[in-house]
Amino acid sequence: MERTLISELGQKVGEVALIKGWVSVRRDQGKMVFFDFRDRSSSVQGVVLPNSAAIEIAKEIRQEYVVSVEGKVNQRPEKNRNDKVQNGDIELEVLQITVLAKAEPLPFDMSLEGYNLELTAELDHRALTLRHPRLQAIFKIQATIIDSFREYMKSQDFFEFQAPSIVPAVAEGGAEVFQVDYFDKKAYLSQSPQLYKQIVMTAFERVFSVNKIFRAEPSATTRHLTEVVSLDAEMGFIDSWHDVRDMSEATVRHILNELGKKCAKELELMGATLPQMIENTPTLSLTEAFAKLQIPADKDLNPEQERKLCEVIKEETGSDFVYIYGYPTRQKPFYVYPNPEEPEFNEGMDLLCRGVEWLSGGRRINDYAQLMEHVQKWEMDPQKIEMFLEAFRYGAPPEGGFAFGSERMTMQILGLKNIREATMFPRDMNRIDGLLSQDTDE
Ligand code: AMO
Repeated sequence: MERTLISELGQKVGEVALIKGWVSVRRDQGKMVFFDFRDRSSSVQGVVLPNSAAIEIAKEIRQEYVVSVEGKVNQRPEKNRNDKVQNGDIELEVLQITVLAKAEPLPFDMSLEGYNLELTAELDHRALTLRHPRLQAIFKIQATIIDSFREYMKSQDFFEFQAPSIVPAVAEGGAEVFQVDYFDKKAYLSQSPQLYKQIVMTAFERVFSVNKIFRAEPSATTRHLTEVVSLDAEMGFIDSWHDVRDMSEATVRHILNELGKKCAKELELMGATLPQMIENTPTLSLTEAFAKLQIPADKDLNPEQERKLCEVIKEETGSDFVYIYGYPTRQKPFYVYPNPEEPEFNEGMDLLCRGVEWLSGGRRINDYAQLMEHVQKWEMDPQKIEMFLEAFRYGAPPEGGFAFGSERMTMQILGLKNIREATMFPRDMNRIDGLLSQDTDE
């Protein structure tokens, strides 16, 4: 008999079907045994009646056994229906069970209601906790964010390219970078595909990439990882940084719409509501942001100020998002375009959502002479970025771009307290799957 996915059992009422999956729950009621079976598509209740040939084996099966089950799909009696769960109107009358793999007793409660692990234990046991519906919901939402980013970029004629992870120079500033021994040379793990996306832009005009970036973040905060999935875009022939802002705003709008359409069930399970994006997202210069907070202007907003600003904006406009632009030029990387009227401030921007930065971007310098001026002022070695400079020496249009961190987006959309919850296998200064402090030097 061919396998039927559990989500399709509803179409087979009255028939015998074969399902394959895991045992989420077993309830032994003496004469009868009840199961919840799950596969990648859904879950369903199974019942083994006293006279079933499967009753003996049913009593030996535990949670997380992998089984193949033949059973008759029955409509549940009216009084036993449960509209709140999937397949709440049907049940599988088990005729035969084959054990495909056994499972040892679970080290903790994995039921929907009983699951209650500290974050450290949850991460230590990722191999098991990933089976929990709550965690599956988090990563389905993240996958949808990444898919929707890709989808929207392609719909706007952006070309996808693969950025390298091993690079010869630091794009975003020196401190937070992992150095690697590259044969007998020094190299780095890429902090950002920034210079590469700009190079590729000069050939393909509109480009994007979905790739890992690495930051040697020396502190263990709730919003920083050392390995991030970065959603990057770069576009030529802009009239001003507003074009970049607008493209990033339209991208977020698309992602939120897709989440609403494709992940309603997951959002409900997580008790999450999508952030509100109003028609025109409030956009403030950094100076205006400090004025709104009624505090003296500084180089950047700190996390507490970002949180406060988002609260004020939410109250005033209903928007969960706010753009900040116009950062002090010397505080940011060399490639960011200085405002021609006020060159000490740049045309870089950040997008904050619910108190946390989701995105950075803005206009870049495309004029070769101006770029070389910045390379000197920033005391960079032009030889190390020669490939980048070559692209701009030979004609590059006015341009800009942006990058989102997919984990930050997932975290803020779901209201998670720690970015590690929004990362399947998080890396930070204390963890590479196992806790580093538990490692022995071999
Ligand atoms: P930036 O350094 O601001 O900009 O990074 C862009 C976005 O990536 C995410 N992010 C992180 N998320 C978790 N942990 C980290 N350590 C971390 N670092 C960054 C954030 C952030 O907004 N080249 C520019 C982008 C551009 O201008 O196009 C850049 O890298 O969500």
